[in-house]
Amino acid sequence: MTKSTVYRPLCIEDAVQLARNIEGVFSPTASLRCEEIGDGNLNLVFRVYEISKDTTDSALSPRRIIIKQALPYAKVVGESWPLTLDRARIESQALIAQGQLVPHLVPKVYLYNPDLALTVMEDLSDYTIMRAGLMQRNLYPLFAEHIAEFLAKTLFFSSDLGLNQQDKKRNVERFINPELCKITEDLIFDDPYTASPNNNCDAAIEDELKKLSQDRGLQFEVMLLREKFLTQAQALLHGDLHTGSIFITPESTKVIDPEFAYYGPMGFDIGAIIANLILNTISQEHWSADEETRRQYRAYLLQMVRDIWNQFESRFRSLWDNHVVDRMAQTDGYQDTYLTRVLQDSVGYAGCKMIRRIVGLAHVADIDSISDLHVRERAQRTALFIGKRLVNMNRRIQSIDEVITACEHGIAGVQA
Ligand code: SR1
Ligand code: MG
Repeated sequence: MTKSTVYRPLCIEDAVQLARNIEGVFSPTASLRCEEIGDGNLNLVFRVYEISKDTTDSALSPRRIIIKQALPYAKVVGESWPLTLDRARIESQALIAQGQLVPHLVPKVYLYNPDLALTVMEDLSDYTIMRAGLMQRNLYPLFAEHIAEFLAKTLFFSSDLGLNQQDKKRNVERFINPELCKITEDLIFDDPYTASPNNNCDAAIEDELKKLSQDRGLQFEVMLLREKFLTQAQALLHGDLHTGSIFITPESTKVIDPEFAYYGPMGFDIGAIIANLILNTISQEHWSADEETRRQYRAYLLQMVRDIWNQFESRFRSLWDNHVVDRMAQTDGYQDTYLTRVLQDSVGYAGCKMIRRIVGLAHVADIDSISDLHVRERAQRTALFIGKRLVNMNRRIQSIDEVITACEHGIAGVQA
């Protein structure tokens, strides 16, 4: 049995010491280097790697690990925003659960230490964070296939369709995640529609924030989506599946960071991916050097959105046909209705996520790092226009093509 340790945030030396003590990773005499590389909103992330006479480059080191430690507060705001350390347990258990279904699509977990609220996992420093890759207009030909597989398997096999209903309820209990869900409930489904001090809206578009707070029709749709987020324990979600939660190469995809995992509506995860791809599509006004490059990359990203939904749907249907555990789910017409509802939810949540990334607390680098203020303002207004459109149309959507058309019109219209 391991001796229990009192929680403290690690420093670089602690991380090296901890890494040395993990059996079977580093030899006792290895020269280790450690960097704190966390650039997210919540945690400390240490990369520890062995250096040799041939290389000091972490990506080339054959032995390297990541130590991810939860802080007892939200790093993005500071100690005034306390946050549960239990999210480290949720994250490690979610990674393990996903690893059983799609081992090639998540990092390996080596160790979880509840006292220090940390998870030790595979280092992916030879991968790129997808958001950064898209800002450089990289091509990821296998991404749609990979993420469709991730979504279809993790969502299907954690739901009442693919899991015995008693086991599923025990899982719901294990993944109760009230504090992280509260962040989502506030930041996505509340703050953008009111004068919240959490909001972070550029002065140039304050008129848009005011319009959001006055738009009763939009707020009604957001409320319905919020209600589902609060009440529908449909499947075990990743819970924060944006392009900063994905490590990628042209050949391989790894989904990281499921600390927001909980049982919620499937469309919330699918919508997160769609929203972030659309935000990058809009931001190409800046990232693409010329008109033709921009046109091509935008078409590429929107095709990716289409492929993700279509491949998700076909995989999900096939899992249903071959592995469904609920006899009643074979009722005529139920599969079609179920998938239409998941599509509609995905579109609604995509819209909500686009809006929150423009006026809410946490933004996206794709748009925020646009240096030309006029271009940035145009991108923000376009994102809000499309985001609102997706929210408003979500309950009528019948096909992913309607989403692509809405994006094309939004980009052409606002920027004409
Ligand atoms: C206070 S945390 C802000 C945001 O960062 C995470 O990545 C989630 O998206 C959360 O809403
Ligand atoms: Mg995260």
